[in-house]
Amino acid sequence: MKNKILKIAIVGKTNAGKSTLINQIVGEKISIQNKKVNTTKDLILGVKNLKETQLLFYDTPGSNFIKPINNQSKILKTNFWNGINNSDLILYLIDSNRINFNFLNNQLDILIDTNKKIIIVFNKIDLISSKKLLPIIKDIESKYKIEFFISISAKKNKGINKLLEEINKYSYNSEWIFKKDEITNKNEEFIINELLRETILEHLHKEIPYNVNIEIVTFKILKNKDIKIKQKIIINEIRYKKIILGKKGEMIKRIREKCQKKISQIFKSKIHLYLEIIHK
Ligand SMILES: Nc1nc2c(ncn2[C@@H]2O[C@H](COP(=O)(O)OP(=O)(O)OP(=O)(O)O)[C@@H](O)[C@H]2O)c(=O)[nH]1
Ligand SMILES: [Mg+2]
Repeated sequence: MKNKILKIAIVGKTNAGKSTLINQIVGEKISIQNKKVNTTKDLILGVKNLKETQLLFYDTPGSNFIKPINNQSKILKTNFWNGINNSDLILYLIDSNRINFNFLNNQLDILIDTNKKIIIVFNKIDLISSKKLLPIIKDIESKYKIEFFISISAKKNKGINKLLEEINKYSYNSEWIFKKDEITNKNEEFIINELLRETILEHLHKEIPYNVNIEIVTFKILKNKDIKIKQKIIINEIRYKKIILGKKGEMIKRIREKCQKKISQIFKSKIHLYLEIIHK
């Protein structure tokens, strides 16, 4: 049996469900998800092996900024285009419940120019009737060359196996890039820091989640197999400190407990998490 690979960029508007999809495919949480916009910042790679084929998925930051409409950071944009340039195929993910035609056409105009094969995935199909999609598919088909259309629910894990089966047909002979049990290009530290960022996104609003940097200072496996982790929350404005701490430290306590729980679910060990806020 010959080894095969295929590199796939998951692209789409912020909140379409790209990170939710990659986590479902890989079977582990490698990319954080949230109902707020611009959750994913880095280019995250998830690996799924199907018999002889290694599928490599790039979770890209939301593609809202591929048109120069605002001052989104250069890093997001670079990570987005790196994901596309590295891939053989684009999975363009759409939130079926919130389709904006102008936006979609603008995006497809740009993506078509990359000359990559494009598959359109209607996500969140649990929220609407798939019949509503038929005229939309017809319209897109009349304007663009699309490989195929498929509807799924990333959250409810519906249609994902079928999607994998279909994209597997595009794989080509090549040595695998990752070892059999590797699922991502990101290390444990990255994932732990992202889990804290996700927890902060869940608890705090407005600009704060977007203005903190997180660093891990300690990751130590103790004799009894518990793990001790210390993370720094680095803020650029001192006024954020009060908000993150909350009344009598209630907020940071909640964030710490929730994040500790998430890390322990992933590492399947008891976690002792310590957080420190630092103004730089
Ligand atoms: N109902 C429903 N909700 C979903 C589905 N897939 C994702 N979501 C929700 O949509 C929200 C956004 O999901 P993410 O995976 O963070 O979206 P994203 O495309 O990665 O967003 P960015 O990283 O900001 O570009 C989360 O609240 C998810 O729980 C789905 O199939 N059905
Ligand atoms: Mg994301």
